[in-house]
Amino acid sequence: QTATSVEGTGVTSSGEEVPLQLTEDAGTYSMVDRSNGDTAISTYDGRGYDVLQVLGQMPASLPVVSGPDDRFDGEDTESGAVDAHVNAGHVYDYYAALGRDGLDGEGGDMTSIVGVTSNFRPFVNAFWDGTKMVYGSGDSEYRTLSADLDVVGHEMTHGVIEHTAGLIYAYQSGAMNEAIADYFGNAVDVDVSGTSMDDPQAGLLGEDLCRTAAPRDCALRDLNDGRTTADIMGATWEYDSGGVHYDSTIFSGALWDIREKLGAAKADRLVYTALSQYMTPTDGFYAGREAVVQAARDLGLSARDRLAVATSFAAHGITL
Ligand code: ASN
Ligand code: ZN
Repeated sequence: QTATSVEGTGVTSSGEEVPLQLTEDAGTYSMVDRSNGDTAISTYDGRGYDVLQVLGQMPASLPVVSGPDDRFDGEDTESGAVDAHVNAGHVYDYYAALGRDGLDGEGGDMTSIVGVTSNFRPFVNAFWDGTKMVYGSGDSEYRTLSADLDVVGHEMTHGVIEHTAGLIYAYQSGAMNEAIADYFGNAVDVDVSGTSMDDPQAGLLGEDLCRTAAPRDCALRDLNDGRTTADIMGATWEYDSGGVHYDSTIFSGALWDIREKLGAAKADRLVYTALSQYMTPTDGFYAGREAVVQAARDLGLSARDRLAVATSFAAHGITL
């Protein structure tokens, strides 16, 4: 008896029925997706576990999400397992289209843990811990954190960044790390959901997590918030690693403007080339602009497109 790949069905947090890539072994169906070459995409049930118990390690007792048949709904929807599993597959496909084989670029596995708590209380956050994605439980205001593809794309992009530019997670290089995670997180979400770049909600991150509040009021960030280098926080290290989640929209705002002007395919190729070929660990906003400008030259973008790149950065105060 050997394990085989099967396609089952999952119900997402939004109530949609979607195909789910599973592994079946002796009548047990598990959230292990082996349909992408070497990469195994696995989803674990972290409910009852605390952030500190899963950080940088996999507790031996942590169960991979599994069941007696190929349909996952009910508590596997509530926990965020269905969304984490399906969304990780979308992010794999998105990067594959850019020529990248997984987060490490070498077909390494992708692991998600859903439903964890912090201090054993509801946890409204998610993170990449250096090897895997960890999603919080959510609370009465926010759904389980894997329920929005832009959040999943954000966390997984931290893995891509770690294996490419390696932007140091503090101050401006950290804000660029955050900006690129937001850019690709929103990009994959907008593409898969078919949202227009003109839709004001396209630039919101985490808007699908809102249980009752209006998306604009509870979204985690808005790439169209119009912030510029004049608004830089200059926060201390103790505070949000030097303000990485505040100053990020200065850079991500410029990148999102570029996506609006150049279109998705060209802009994504441009930002990915800048990230994987030209950015270096200590880059700040100006070096980041230079990296994008270099990539634009590299890719042979037209003078008109390169002017659009320049005006997008300038509109956010990132001038040469
Ligand atoms: N959700 C946050 C992030 O991925 C968690 C953190 O502060 N690292 O940026
Ligand atoms: Zn982040």
